[in-house]
Amino acid sequence: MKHSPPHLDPGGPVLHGLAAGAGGPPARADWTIPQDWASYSPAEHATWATLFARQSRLLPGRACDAFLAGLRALPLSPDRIPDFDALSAVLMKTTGWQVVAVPGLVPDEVFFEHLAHRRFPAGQFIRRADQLDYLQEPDVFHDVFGHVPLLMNPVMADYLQAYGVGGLRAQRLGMLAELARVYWYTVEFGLVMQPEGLRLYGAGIASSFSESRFCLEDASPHRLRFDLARVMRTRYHIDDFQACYFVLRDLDELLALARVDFGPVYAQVAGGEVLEPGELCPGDTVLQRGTGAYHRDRRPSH
Ligand code: HBI
Ligand code: FE
Repeated sequence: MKHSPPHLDPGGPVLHGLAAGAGGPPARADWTIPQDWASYSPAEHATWATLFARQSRLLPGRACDAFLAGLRALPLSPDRIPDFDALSAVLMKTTGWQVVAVPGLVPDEVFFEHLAHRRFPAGQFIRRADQLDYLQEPDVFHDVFGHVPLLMNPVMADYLQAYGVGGLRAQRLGMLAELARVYWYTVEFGLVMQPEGLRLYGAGIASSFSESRFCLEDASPHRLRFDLARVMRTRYHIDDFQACYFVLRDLDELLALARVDFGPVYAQVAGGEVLEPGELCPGDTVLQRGTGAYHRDRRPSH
C-alpha cells in the first residue's frame, strides 16, 4: 500500500501506506515510542471527543455486534484520548493483545512483526482539527477507535496475528500486494452479514464519518461475497471511498482465513489478471450491484 495526496472529498477514509513515519531514524528498532499520555493538549483531547461523539452516534445499526461489544468493553472515555496501558490491560486478559505507540506508519516488516506477536502498533498522534475527515497516516483515533474494538474479539485477534505471520511470508514470496489487498478488503474495509442486515467491521470505515454511511447506504459501490482469490486480484482506492466491498457470511469466516495456507492461492493468482476496484467478473456472487455513479469520471485507481 502506498500513500497518495488527500482527495477533494471531505469525507474520505483514513489511509495507510508505505512511507515511514515522519522524522529521522527510530530510537528503537521496533519503532515504538512512549505514548507520553500527559503530553496531549486539551485541544488534542477535544479532537478525540469530537470524533468519538460523532462516530459513536453513527455506528449502532451500522457496525457489527462484535465491534459494538468491543467498543463498550474497552476503557474508552468520550472526552479523552485513551491511555494505551489501560487498553492493553483489558485486551491482554481478553485476547492477549497489547497496544503499543508508534509515530505513524512503520515499515511493513516492522508492522508484521508486531502483529505476529499480538502487539497492535497505534499512532501516538491525533489528527489536527482541520483534518477531522481525512488524513494520510493512521492516527490514534483510526487505530484505537477503528481497530482495537475488534481486537477484543477472539476471531479477529487470531486473524490479525495470522496476517502478521503471513505478511512476513508474503514478503519473501513477492506476494505482498496480494496479501495487502486481503487486509484492505477485510481488516480495513470489510462488511459482514448479520441476521438484521449488512454491517461494517473494517477499521477504515468504522473510523470514517462519511464512509461508514457510504459503504452500507450508497447505491454506487458493489457489494460482493468475499472470495479470497478474487480479493487478492482486486485493486483498491487508497484515497477515496471503495468502489466495491466484500461481504463475509459471518466473522467466523476470518477464522478459516487465519488457518488456510495462502500458498496455493498465491500460486493460483500469480501473474494473472488484476481487476479494477469497480470491475465485476464471472464467478462473482453479487449481493448488490452498484451503480458506479460515485466513481464515474473520477481519477483512475492505483
Ligand atoms: N504501519 N502504523 C502502521 N499501521 C499500518 O496499518 C501499517 C503500517 N505499515 C505498513 C502497513 N500498514 C501496510 O502497508 C501493510 O499492512 C501491508
Ligand atoms: Fe488501519
